[in-house]
Amino acid sequence: MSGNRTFTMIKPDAVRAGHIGNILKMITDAGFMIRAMKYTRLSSDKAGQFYAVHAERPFYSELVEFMSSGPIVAAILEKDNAVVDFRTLIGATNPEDAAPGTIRALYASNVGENAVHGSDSDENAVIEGAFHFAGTEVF
Ligand code: DAT
Ligand code: MG
Repeated sequence: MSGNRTFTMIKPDAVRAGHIGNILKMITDAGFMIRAMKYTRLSSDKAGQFYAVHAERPFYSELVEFMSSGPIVAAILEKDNAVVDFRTLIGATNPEDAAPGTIRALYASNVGENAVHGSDSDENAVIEGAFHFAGTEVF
């Protein structure tokens, strides 16, 4: 069944600030099941590949440097309507625009260091999950 899984990362800013536990609690309280999870650090090569779609954007090098600056938590999450519901839970890219109570409103520092990633489509959720996890690591 498509439409029931998404991919997330708790980004280096939120990890450094000690928010892993609070963010995972918000995710599971919202009804998402964790199907895969790891604590890891992206090399700059891997971060560059993950965000290749943004390669022409002016913030790309800053984004790659930030995303490889420290450990992250990567996870595959399952829930009905996972991609859309998770984007609602995390809030807008810029925390100044994020709805009150969303993860980014609570924990993001600014538009570049915004605490969490969430896939933007079912297709990208599959691609991003496979980028980070082997089949044997997904349940
Ligand atoms: P999202 O993470 O909400 O899907 P996006 O895909 O447009 O947002 O951008 C990916 C990441 O790139 C985003 O989480 C943070 C960074 N970014 C986006 N816009 C930016 C900007 N104007 N300045 C700095 N970093 C930005
Ligand atoms: Mg995006």
